[in-house]
Amino acid sequence: MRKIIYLLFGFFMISSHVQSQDLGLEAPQGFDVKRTGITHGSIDKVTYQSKTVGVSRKALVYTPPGYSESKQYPVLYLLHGIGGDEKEWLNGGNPQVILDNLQADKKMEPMIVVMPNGRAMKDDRAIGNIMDPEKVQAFATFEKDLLHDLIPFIEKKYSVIKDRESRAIAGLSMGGGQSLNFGLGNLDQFAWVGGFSAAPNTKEPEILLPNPSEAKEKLKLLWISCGDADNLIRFSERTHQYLLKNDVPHMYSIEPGAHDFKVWKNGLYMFSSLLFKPVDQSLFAK
Ligand code: FER
Repeated sequence: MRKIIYLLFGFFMISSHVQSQDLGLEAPQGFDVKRTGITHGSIDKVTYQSKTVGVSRKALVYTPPGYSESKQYPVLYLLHGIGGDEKEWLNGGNPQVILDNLQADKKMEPMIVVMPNGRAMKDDRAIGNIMDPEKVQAFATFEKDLLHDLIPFIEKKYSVIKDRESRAIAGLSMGGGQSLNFGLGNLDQFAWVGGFSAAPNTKEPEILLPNPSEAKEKLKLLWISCGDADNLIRFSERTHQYLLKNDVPHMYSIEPGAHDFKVWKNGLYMFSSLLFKPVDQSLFAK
């Protein structure tokens, strides 16, 4: 009996290794180290009027190196976790370094990356009890703010391609759950969806994706990743199992790591390098 458990454990270790590494789902060394001698993107601080919340709200916007009004860009909306705000990715993950390096190596389509505050309430600061039900609810309310306030603002202010195939959403933890909920719930708006270490706010699979064949037809890429030592892994796993059962193509990467920026930075690297171009289907979970 013990032998079988070890065998199963061994098989699990090998298969999770295969899922994340041998399929090339791991960023190369140095992907997050700032380089000199390359061109860099810029980070803008913007403020938009939210009809949803009734106040003006902040977001950060990365424009790629060489951003020009004479071109039009696709957009990735990149969401933070329960203890964060619009600055969490910047403070913890240096996304601008990852994105600049990817672009210098010609591994990424030039894109705009918007980092909003996903806690859609009047006082949206990450202070006090971050688990307060009112604050958790505000992460769900952000769906309306995103669709009706933020996206129209971004598409007016920046030179943006305004169709679903040029719009992506991804996030870490609570933001991963939001990305799966809002992305899969609005397939007319998003063709590229990524959840890194998605939190318990991720809807149950049958509610998240009641019509798998529609998702199969409309999604360009669905990416789900999580650290193998993350206590929240079951939310990624149950989504993955449902997608497998219902034959919805997706990438599933279980990586060495916990609930931390090592996993989220890898997710950003992989997801953004795959965006807005033909996808190598051999990387999909079988
Ligand atoms: C929970 C555990 C973790 C939860 C949310 C989280 C809403 C989110 C974690 C994160 O964003 O890092 O029970 O409930």
